[in-house]
Amino acid sequence: MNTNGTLMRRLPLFLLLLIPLFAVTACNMNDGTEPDTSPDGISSATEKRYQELEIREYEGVRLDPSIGPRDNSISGIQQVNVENYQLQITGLVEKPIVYTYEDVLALPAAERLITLYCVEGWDATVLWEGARISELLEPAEILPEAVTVIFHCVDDYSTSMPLGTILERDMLLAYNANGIKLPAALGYPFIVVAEDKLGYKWARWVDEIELSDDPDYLGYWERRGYDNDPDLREAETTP
Ligand SMILES: Nc1nc2c(c(=O)[nH]1)N[C@H]1C(S)=C(S)[C@@H](COP(=O)(O)O)O[C@H]1N2
Ligand SMILES: [Mo]
Repeated sequence: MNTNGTLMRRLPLFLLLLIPLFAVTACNMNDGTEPDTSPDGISSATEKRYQELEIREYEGVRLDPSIGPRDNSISGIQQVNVENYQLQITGLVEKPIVYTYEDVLALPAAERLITLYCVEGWDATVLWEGARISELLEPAEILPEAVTVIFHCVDDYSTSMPLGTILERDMLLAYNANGIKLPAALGYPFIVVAEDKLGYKWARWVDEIELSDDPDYLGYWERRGYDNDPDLREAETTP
């Protein structure tokens, strides 16, 4: 009777301790929980997420729907009107620049097949098309003190990466996914294709790219304890 009573008294405390686990999560649940209903292993729920005209296969690789299984953005899906949208290059640059949506589309386009991995365990292999971030930054003339690139988004989300990483990996700012215009859920007009970095580095609805001399800048999820340098290539080789 005594042990039972202790258990009953501790149960509410135990449940209370579980709450932060569910509250603080850098994105949504695993797509893998959806039942497979078609012979090629695509569940009907996944099937429904493909958009009209969306490419589903590229060089023998099956592409995932460009819209994820569930939205867990910090302030919901943003609806950006490109008519009055601006992409600003700010901070440690000689010449700050303001791009329109059309300006970015007019730059030479690059295409890459890259998988986005979210910390929650799901991933999405998507064919991205966009402009090289290096080409967007180049005319702004980056000052030598700049070491960090901070991406600011319309929902006040932010995340950053070292300037060196962005240039080495020749990262893209994408405006198309699987051959169609980036859906609002995926960051229309632009998403950072942060190859080999976890999902929270893939800034969506980006409207400002700031050059900074702070190597320790922490974005939205990083401030809440997520690794500031989540390199997936290193993770694979460490036991
Ligand atoms: N502006 C903005 N960008 C963001 C986020 C966000 O909440 N706001 N979430 C990040 C996270 S945690 C992931 S996994 C990817 C993909 O998010 P999705 O699962 O909602 O598609 O976008 C990233 N970029
Ligand atoms: Mo995420």
